[in-house]
Amino acid sequence: MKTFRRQLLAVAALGLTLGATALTPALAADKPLVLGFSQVGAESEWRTANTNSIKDAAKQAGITLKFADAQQKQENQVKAIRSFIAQKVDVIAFSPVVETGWDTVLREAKAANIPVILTDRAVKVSDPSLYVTFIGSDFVEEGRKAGKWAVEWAKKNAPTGDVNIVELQGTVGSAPAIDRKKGFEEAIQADPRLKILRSQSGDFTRAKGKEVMEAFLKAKDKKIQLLFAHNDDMAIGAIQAIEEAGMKPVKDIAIVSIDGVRGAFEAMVAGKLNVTIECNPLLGPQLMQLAKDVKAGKQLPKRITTEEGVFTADVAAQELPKRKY
Ligand code: GYE
Repeated sequence: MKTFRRQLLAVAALGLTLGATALTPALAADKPLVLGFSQVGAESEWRTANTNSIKDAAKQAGITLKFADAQQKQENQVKAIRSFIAQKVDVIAFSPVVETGWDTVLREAKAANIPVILTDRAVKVSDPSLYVTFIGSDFVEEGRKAGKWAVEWAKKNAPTGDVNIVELQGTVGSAPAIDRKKGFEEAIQADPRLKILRSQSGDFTRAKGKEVMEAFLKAKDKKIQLLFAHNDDMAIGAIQAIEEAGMKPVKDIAIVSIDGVRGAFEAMVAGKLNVTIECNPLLGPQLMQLAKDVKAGKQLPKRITTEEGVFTADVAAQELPKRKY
């Protein structure tokens, strides 16, 4: 009798499990999660890789993605977020072009009960509960890695006298520009001979990087020994400016930049760039998982960092075929 009851119970339990498994995908298929994503723009190779990663991962995860390109303008991002709120999306994610000025719109999202995930770049807000989590790189650490490389370079290649550096900054007010500058300045303090002669924004683009480097070169008051570019695209623009001015990148001016995109590896293989500090743009799969977790009510850590390396010219040829962006 006992065994019979147990068997009955087991059958009932199996029925429940089967029923439940049959039900979950059906429900999920009926109502896919809707994610509104406001992207910075298409300013760099990094950004293109990031956008592709997000679009591909959404498809893979069965998430309906509403994607808006802000063309590097904060007002466009605010508009996009408001439109996501009006459309009642399940989750909003965005990569904030600058750090400040988000309080109002994020309060609107909170009032509408829509969770917000920060992707790639951080914000400065008065109330941290205005976003659930932030996934992205440690930009200060990237700046430090670039600075440490510059100190080592100077030790070997300019053992005496001042080492004149020019800096191409990213978008004014953006987290990566602020943090990379900070980390670099901190690391070069290890050798007081290293001096930042000039520093200006090239807005993370090749065209602007080239333009600002041209201006740096025209000043001609002191010899520039090293360029620190906050991203590879600006470095690639600057390489053009250096060559057009009749000089040789790497030989006449050492160059360190950040991102680790394919273009940087190609430049290193061609002997035109010394080193790139990796910044991983492939955040899509993790972002989709976070969106699902948030929707499911899971507790998430406030900060999720990505792991990254440093690649010098001597390993570029061997690494290039392995690069995914
Ligand atoms: O380094 C740059 C892009 O926010 C980390 O933005 C990103 C930066 C990246 O335009 O190339």
